[in-house]
Amino acid sequence: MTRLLLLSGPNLNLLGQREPEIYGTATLEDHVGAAREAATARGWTLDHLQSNHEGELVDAVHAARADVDAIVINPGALTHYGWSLHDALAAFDGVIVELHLSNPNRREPWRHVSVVAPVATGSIVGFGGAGYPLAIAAAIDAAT
Ligand code: CA2
Repeated sequence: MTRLLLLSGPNLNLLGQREPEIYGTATLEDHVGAAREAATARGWTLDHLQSNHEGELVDAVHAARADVDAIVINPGALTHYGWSLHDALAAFDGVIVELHLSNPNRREPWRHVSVVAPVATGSIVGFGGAGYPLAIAAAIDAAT
């Protein structure tokens, strides 16, 4: 069976509790549910990990090298400075989709840099929660 890993970076566990004007009112659990539905409809399995610690995300990417076909990752603020995450993703041979709820390019200048984008197959940004199923579909399309 084809496997997809969904990774969520720092603070995304707080979704739905603050800044709804930027991130919406849905929780991370809601987004993971929509992503899992999109993956299973295509016959894929989806595992999810949220972590506030870069090293834990790096470990998950390393483990994914064994048997995961595609990674969808919302790296949170690590997007902008997480070089060890960048290096781990660069060593992953499958498809990588970078995902953001907001469009970081429309926000503060420090959010305009992504260290993940150069190692991603592609990025989906700015579509809120709708981006989760879009990212899953894009990852599966690119991997098959
Ligand atoms: O738009 C996105 O998905 C981001 O990855 C979200 C990150 C931000 O640092 C990136 O620039 C763009 C932040 C996620 C923090 O989410 C919170 C949600 C509720 C309360 C506090 C933080």
